[in-house]
Amino acid sequence: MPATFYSFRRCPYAMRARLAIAISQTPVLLREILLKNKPEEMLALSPKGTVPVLKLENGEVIEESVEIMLWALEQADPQAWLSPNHNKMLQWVEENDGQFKTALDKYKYAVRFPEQSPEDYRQQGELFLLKMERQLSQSRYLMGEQLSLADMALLPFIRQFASVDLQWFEQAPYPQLQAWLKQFIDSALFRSIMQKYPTWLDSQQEVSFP
Ligand SMILES: N[C@@H](CCC(=O)N[C@@H](CS)C(=O)NCC(=O)O)C(=O)O
Repeated sequence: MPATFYSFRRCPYAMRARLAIAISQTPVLLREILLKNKPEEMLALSPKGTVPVLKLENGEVIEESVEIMLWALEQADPQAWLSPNHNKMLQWVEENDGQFKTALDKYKYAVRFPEQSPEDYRQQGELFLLKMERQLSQSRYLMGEQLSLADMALLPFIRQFASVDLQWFEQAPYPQLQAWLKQFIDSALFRSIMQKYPTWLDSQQEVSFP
């Protein structure tokens, strides 16, 4: 029996997990969920109630997206996404999931955070965009000339930040970041992980993924 994988199509954390599972070609059974109606089966495995969640054949549960990426790439890493500089790679993820994600949420849902303006929240997020832009001016990808887990873990979030106000993003002074994002959005890999599946609770159908 392959592992069971709870996912939600539009969640950037679930996207990064699907990217790693897809590139590693590790078969899992995907259960598409809705955040507003989470399956009891998932909550029983992982009471914190976030996606993605992976239940391995041996019963072990992995409930953090980066851990799922690492698990998948340990099964197979055909494009060498696991950079030799493991710590630096995970530092990018930590920074993304911390300060940047906080700014992203406030920018995206600015009406819920009236203390500051959307532009203020955007500027807070731009500190990270600038750091990435600097790195991408020095090397093709975040960890060097080779695409890695760091790029793939961050791309779904930068895509979300860009799409809050695409017009603004496209004229903002981040040419390397824009090219890096475009290459990802245009890729067959990204298209493949954005395929639509019926909700598992409704259909009771899990699908083989990738
Ligand atoms: N640290 C977790 C975060 C996962 C997360 O927050 N996922 C969101 C969806 S994008 C979620 O499930 N939120 C719970 C909810 O909205 O009820 C991870 O990396 O997997």
